[in-house]
Amino acid sequence: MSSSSRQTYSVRAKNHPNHLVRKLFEVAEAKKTNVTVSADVTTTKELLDLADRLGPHIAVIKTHIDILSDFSEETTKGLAQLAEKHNFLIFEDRKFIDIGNTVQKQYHGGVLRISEWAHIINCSILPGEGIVQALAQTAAAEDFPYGRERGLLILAEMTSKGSLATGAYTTRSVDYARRYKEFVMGFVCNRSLTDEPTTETTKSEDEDFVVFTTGVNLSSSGDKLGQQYQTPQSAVARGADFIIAGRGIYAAPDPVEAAKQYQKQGWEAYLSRVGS
Ligand code: 5BU
Repeated sequence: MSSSSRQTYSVRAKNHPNHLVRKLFEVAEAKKTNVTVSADVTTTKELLDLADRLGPHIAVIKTHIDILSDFSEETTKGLAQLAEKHNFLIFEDRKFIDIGNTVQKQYHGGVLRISEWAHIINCSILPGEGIVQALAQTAAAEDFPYGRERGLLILAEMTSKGSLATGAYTTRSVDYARRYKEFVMGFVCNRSLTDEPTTETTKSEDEDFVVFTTGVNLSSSGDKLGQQYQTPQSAVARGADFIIAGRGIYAAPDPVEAAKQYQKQGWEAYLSRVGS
């Protein structure tokens, strides 16, 4: 567990150099929630309905925008309006994984125009350091219109059975995060990583990467396709700052009630971790 994991979101918000991370912690503190809902529905109507109903209980909505059957500008405009209305951030779980030149085009422009509406994106470092460098470069360009309102999470580990995102892959994720920390907010992973035995970089005193943990579910231990679940309590105890739940919330008989339950459990686990 890193030392920052023991600090409150407000303390971390105050001290953090990254504007979007500060905003994220402020949202969590203001709404008393560390829940990210993974809204893996397949129509714009379902997505916007869900975002509006769950909005008060979440800090972040995570999308897979390419699974929508009717994606259009209405989708992203609607999402952006709801993000304003309910004060949450939008995380597109696109998992960029290609050479730098390609991911720049996939991120900024293209049919999905991800940079226009997603505050947070993520990438795998399988292609090497260039992917992080390329995305960071796009966001730092003088003509990039969204400036400090955008950030990247490195996909350092996965929850699926037999995941190969382990060992050197994971430690390199930490190295690259440190090298591009103006744009890299943290990781999608299953535990705190900042004390990993890295080979190329060393931890700075004030290092504070955000940990998003997927695979959170209160009533199931997995699915038939290799997904592996843990509870909000165990995720937060291992270092998750934000817990990501999909089917546990949107496929529950009452998604709003479910979101409230994850909010309560995630928040209590956080309070107990920071000792208040
Ligand atoms: P679920 O319904 O809570 O199982 O959905 C999990 C979501 O998180 C889904 O959108 C996945 O694509 C995403 N995910 C994951 O499950 N495991 C991972 O390691 C990563 C993302 Br990275």
